[in-house]
Amino acid sequence: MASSNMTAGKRLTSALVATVLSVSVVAGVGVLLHKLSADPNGTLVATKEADTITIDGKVYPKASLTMGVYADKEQAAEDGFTGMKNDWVQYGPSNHLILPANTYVTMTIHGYDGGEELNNPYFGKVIGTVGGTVNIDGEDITSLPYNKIQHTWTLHGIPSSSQDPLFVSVPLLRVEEDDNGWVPTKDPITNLKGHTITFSFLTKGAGNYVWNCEFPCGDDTYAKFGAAMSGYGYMSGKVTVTA
Ligand SMILES: [Cu+2]
Repeated sequence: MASSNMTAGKRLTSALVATVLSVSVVAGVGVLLHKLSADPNGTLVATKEADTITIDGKVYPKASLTMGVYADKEQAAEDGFTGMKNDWVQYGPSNHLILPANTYVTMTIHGYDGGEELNNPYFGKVIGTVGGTVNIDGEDITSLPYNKIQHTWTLHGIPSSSQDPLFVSVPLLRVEEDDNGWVPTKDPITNLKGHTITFSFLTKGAGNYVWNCEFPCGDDTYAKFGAAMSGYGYMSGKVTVTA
């Protein structure tokens, strides 16, 4: 009692003010999370295929989907994707992928961006794909050097969730640049403007996952983790595995 000279009434008032403040902070965070989780460009549903594949004696149905990753809005528009507001590096055409459970999923990413250097060489490795490889312009590889990468596509679970674990990470080969701009690639599928990157992985049970780029490709606000890296939908998104 001696440590405080507040009256009981003042103590009650300040307790109420603190409670109201913390409730409004929680409400604000809730609104923010809801806004972050809205899908700016709808969902991208994997296409189920007619045939199956047998891996280690088990038969899996097959599904596939295609995405692109772009240096800016102009490159995205050339590939028919105009969904994002800011002129940042971006994935398209959607950032919320819907995949069937217990399926062999083949993902193709057309990558049109250049790159700098990874700050963690770990993400130069291919992790979690069938065969441990990614096919880039027709060639199977297991890793890329830290200075040859434009972005990564990294799929993982949410901490503390009880669903099946799923972890896939693929480095995407960069497009080179010189004094004249983009150097043509050897990939006719992208009209020599990018790389065609294909990999497959097995989904398990239904669940909610996230994907993001582990390449620090944002602006300098937070050591390259600003802008595109912190704005939802550019270098990150959701993956829903449905039963
Ligand atoms: Cu990135």
